[in-house]
Amino acid sequence: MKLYDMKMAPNPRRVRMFLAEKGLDIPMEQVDIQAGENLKPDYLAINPRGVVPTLVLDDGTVLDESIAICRYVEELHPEPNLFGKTPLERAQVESWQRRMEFEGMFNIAAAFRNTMPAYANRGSPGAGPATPQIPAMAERGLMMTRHWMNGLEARLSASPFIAGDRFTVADITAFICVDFAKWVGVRADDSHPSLKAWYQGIKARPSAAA
Ligand SMILES: N[C@@H](CCC(=O)N[C@@H](CS)C(=O)NCC(=O)O)C(=O)O
Repeated sequence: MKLYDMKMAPNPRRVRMFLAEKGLDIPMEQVDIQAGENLKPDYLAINPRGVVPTLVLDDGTVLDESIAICRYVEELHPEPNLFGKTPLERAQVESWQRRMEFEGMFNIAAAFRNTMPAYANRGSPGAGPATPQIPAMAERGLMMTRHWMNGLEARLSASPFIAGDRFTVADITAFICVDFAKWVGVRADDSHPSLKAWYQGIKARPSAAA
């Protein structure tokens, strides 16, 4: 199998970190999104959506959603478990992982894509119609990113990890979102002591550098 990746981009980083937690090393190819390589015919022939990550299996099957890729890897390599062991834990991990995507990633991306000059007319990621940047979306994204970060503080003051008492895929998404938020100027500060302590703990894991 082969992973199409971009080192700087948050979604492929989720997959790299997940693979590192599993102790797996698979071939990767870099796709420069900022330069528009993901929108060129060669890449669109692999993934018509024009997004990364894309995992291409040995038989040519394509998986192009970060969490779907992670779930596939979890099925093949169940340990260490990152999606939950019991029905209840799986539901809790699912819930928190989705919240990190919809309340974190989605809003940070809105702030990022609607302001960065490199993405003028690329307000939406991947192949599709040219989408002009909309300043109001950036403003709302920023407001909701701050709200999400305050919610993380509340969660982590009551729980050692995002989904409960151990590290899971929800921590991977949250950690990468906290780093992504810096790109739009939103950082943990003195009002986020639990978030900061959790962040340092996750950053110390070798997978954080993947
Ligand atoms: N829901 C998708 C999102 C994929 C996505 O939006 N990836 C970004 C990089 S983080 C991308 O490929 N952007 C392409 C572009 O900006 O044109 C996933 O989790 O895999």
